[in-house]
Amino acid sequence: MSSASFPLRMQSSVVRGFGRGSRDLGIPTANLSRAEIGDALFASLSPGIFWGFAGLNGDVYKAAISVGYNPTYGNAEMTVEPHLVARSDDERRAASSCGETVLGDFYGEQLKLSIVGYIRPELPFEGLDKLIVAIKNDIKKTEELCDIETAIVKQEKEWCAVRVDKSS
Ligand code: ADP
Ligand code: RBF
Ligand code: MG
Repeated sequence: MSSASFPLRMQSSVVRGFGRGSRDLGIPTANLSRAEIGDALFASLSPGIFWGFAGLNGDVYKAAISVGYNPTYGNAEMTVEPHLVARSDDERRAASSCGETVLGDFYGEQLKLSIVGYIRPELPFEGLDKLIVAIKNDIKKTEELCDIETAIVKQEKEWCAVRVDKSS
């Protein structure tokens, strides 16, 4: 069970998963490392779909975040995987097979992630088409929620904009 409260901040290098986000769905997700998130924080996470922000080399993106076991696939291990959403005026915003963001390869880079709020439980879908529709709806909600300029939204965007100090 989780006793975590939002916002929840973490940072990790971007690791490899099964490659399904890009290949099966057209929705790449940057998988974080459990070891780098830290055992205590990882253990406090409960599965679900969340919204928040991600920081990559000082650039801030809206993030639609999956935490859990991807029940459509039935993974054995829990993953934390944000999909980074480019701005609507960025040509990368509609670059994937289903019209979502493709930024290029950033495996190994340091990613900051702030989980700001909950959207829904993760669900087993019958077929990838239904999973894609659900995730596209999560991305739309994420974009709307991230545009509401609350104090927490401003604060978390500012935190994500500060580059990771690799010495710490
Ligand atoms: P994996 O299973 O290895 O995580 P994915 O198919 O989910 O593979 O692709 C994730 C990788 O794609 C990321 O690690 C990153 O290098 C790249 N990538 C490109 N665009 C995005 C994006 N918009 N959000 C997240 N990752 C992206
Ligand atoms: N996987 C599921 O099995 N069920 C879900 O409800 C689900 N929702 C997701 C929502 C978002 C916003 C994202 C980014 C991913 C979601 N996934 C879900 C995870 C998806 O299966 C996973 O990212 C791919 O399999 C690639 O690892
Ligand atoms: Mg992924």
